[in-house]
Amino acid sequence: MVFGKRLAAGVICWIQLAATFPLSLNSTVSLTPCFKPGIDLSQALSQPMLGVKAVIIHEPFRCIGRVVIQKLKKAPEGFRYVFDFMSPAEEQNILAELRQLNFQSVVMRGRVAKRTVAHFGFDYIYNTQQARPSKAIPPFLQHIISKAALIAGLPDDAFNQVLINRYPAGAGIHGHKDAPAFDETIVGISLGAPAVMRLHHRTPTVVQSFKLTLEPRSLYILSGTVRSEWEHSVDPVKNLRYSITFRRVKPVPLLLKNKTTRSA
Ligand SMILES: O=C(O)CCC(=O)C(=O)O
Repeated sequence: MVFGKRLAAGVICWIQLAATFPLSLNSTVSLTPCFKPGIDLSQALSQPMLGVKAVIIHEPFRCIGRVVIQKLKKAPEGFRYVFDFMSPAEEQNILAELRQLNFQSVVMRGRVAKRTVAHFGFDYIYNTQQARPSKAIPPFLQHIISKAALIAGLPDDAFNQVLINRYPAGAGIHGHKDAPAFDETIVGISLGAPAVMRLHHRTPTVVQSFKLTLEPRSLYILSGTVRSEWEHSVDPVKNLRYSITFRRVKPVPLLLKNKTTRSA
């Protein structure tokens, strides 16, 4: 009975794909129960992923019911990762400063997260998705903030908001996109324990994901499609980890300044 249902789901999935995706003789995909080689997903995928020429037909994928699940081997457009962005000595100095900070709880939809946060430049109000001017960015971050901006190809003063996440063992962060209150480029650096980051993109028929380990002292950049269209998450960590995120709060139009508008 169960086998019959699975077979039916697989056949539906295959028929749906065969009808939706054009065949390409040059493409090769791994054989799975519900796919055959020669299916080119690139055209279908480039529709929801605006501006991306996604040629990902060599990646393995599988079906769950009618949805194609695809684990990418290459990072999606707009994602960059840099090893050893800082030296072990720099990391130790920053960690010593982070231990002195006063971290606040995060409450989202009535639930208190295991991670705690500190904001500088602007506070971020999780419930309303708004940024509000707050404490100045501390001097110990000035050097790495400029270095991060340089790597991202942005001016020295590109970032005006810093978010520090403190993840004790067992804490992670669920899939999300950074709020539209923040500009196009987001830079994150990692200190302490390594962590697994996942990037996800969903349409009604295709779920794509990419996974990597964020090593301590590394930096990642989210911009372009991966910033605007994809979600990112961090799995629960095994040991204490900190991340420092650099962002730019977009200027608020004068008309909206005194209103409590909810971001999209
Ligand atoms: O810990 C990280 O590197 C990710 C942080 C993050 O995505 C966030 O706080 O919005």
